[in-house]
Amino acid sequence: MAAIRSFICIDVPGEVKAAIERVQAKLRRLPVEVSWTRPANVHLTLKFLGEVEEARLGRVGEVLDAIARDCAPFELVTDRGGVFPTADRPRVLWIGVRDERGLLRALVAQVEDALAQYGFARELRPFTAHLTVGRVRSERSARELARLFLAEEFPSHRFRVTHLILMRSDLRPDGALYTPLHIAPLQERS
Ligand code: 2AM
Repeated sequence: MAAIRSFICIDVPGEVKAAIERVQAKLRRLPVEVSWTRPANVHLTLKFLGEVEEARLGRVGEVLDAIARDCAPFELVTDRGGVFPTADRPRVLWIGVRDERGLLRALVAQVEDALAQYGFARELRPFTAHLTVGRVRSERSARELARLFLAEEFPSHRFRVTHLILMRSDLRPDGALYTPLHIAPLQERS
């Protein structure tokens, strides 16, 4: 049976994607090999699932529906840029996301707990809410790139989380192709 690379995420509004595109345009001038996230592909990952047997994905969709039924839409705010793992050897450039009421963290914990019951491995790394802007592919000038990226004044955007998305990811030479497999609208039961 086929396995599908997939992850659970939330979408961000067009103005956040446009702001990320503007930062990317500035940094593209540097002589660093970076795989820039296509603005349309920018998302906030709640959980990376990896290769999942197609037959198990229906269950993941049901889990998301059950969680979303008990979760009202909530707000997040874009924050400053950051890098993984360090500014001296940057691999991933990202924009942070502020979770003022801790609702995102609670949602991620719920997703982890629910999926663990169906045999999905728990994420061992601490959750860092972020939007990946680019992945650094070469070491040359990478420190300079990180310095400039971290010095950028990224606008603070408040946005509403309204859906959980189960996304399929097909890795292509020209970048990942993302296809939503299931969308669960947040809707606190009255
Ligand atoms: P990233 O943006 O920090 O790289 C699809 O690959 C999404 O799943 C990305 O947002 C990616 O986060 C996230 N992800 C988490 N763990 C991953 C892993 N081990 N391999 C690939 N992607 C991972």
